[in-house]
Amino acid sequence: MLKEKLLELRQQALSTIDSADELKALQEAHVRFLGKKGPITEILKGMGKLSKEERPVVGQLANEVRQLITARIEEKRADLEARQLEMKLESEKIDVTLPGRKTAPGSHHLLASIIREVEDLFIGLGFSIEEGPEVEQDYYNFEALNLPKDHPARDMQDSFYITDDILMRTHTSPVQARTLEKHKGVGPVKVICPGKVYRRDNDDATHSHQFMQIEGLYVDHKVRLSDLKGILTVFAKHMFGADREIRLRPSFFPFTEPSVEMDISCFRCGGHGCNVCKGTGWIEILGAGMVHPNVLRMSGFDPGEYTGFAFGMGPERIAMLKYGIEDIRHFYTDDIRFLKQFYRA
Ligand code: 2NL
Repeated sequence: MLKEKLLELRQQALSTIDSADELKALQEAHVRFLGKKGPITEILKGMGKLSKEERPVVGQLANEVRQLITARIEEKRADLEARQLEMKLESEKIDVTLPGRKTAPGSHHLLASIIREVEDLFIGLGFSIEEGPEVEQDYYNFEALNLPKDHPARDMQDSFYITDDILMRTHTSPVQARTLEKHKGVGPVKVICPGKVYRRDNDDATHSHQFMQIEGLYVDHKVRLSDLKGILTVFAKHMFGADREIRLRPSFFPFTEPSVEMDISCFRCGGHGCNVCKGTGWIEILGAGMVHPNVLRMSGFDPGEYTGFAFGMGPERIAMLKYGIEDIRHFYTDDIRFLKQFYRA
């Protein structure tokens, strides 16, 4: 009876072990057949109840079956472990000969490139770079620039107000007013002020509520309009080609007197007339003038002792002219297809 039971157990155990396809199933088979409460242990425990003749026969067979099952489990375990390792190696295989992923090198935004180009030129001419707050006091943005509270020219620079007296700056001129104030009436002052400015405007192809500006200021003894002309000529040739000519037309700004607009001879047609210059041969580039005596006085400079010139330009306009860009919004919408075209500007 027990002998048959043992032979049957052996058969069951071996086929269970053979069909185990993972280590967990093998562990379960071990517990089931060889565990403390397993059938073979039970049989060995019950040996005392057997007759003298049966005891050695059953005992020997039970031990043989146990050894056989143990051996088969170990064999299978080694086999499964080897298979598992093989699968792991296969799935984690790295082909070190594959080419690496390329990272595209970054580059400056076109506006940053233009601003740097202008900065570099003026640093070479003895100017230094000044920056200031974008959230500005009414005093520096308007008042100190000869734009008192009810001045009609304020309407052209409607802005975003934080309070009655604090606003997003509408130009970078307040940086220059602050710089003049810091010098406490003693020249020379030679600065370039680039940065973001804000206007209350509806965005379209040529307007943006946020844009960039570069302003320049030179205050010293005996600075004249001819000095402005000379500096602007150097600037025009540097940015738009050595054969550029400039012309100044009368204009108005509250902070300069006299005020001028500067045109350059068309870099596309050389002045004959084309669609870039709209047939006129000239392209408007920037506004400038001699610093208004009121501005000098309010910032602590004696207009009897000091004179100066100032100018302001929009780097977006310069970039649009130079590269034929038709919509100002391209600068701010970060379409990589647009930006990529100027990676070495
Ligand atoms: C333009 C014209 C201009 C200035 C900016 C200025 C600054 C001080 C004193 C006097 Cl502190 N003037 N700045 C002067 C003339 C023109 O900008 O069309 N900008 C885009």
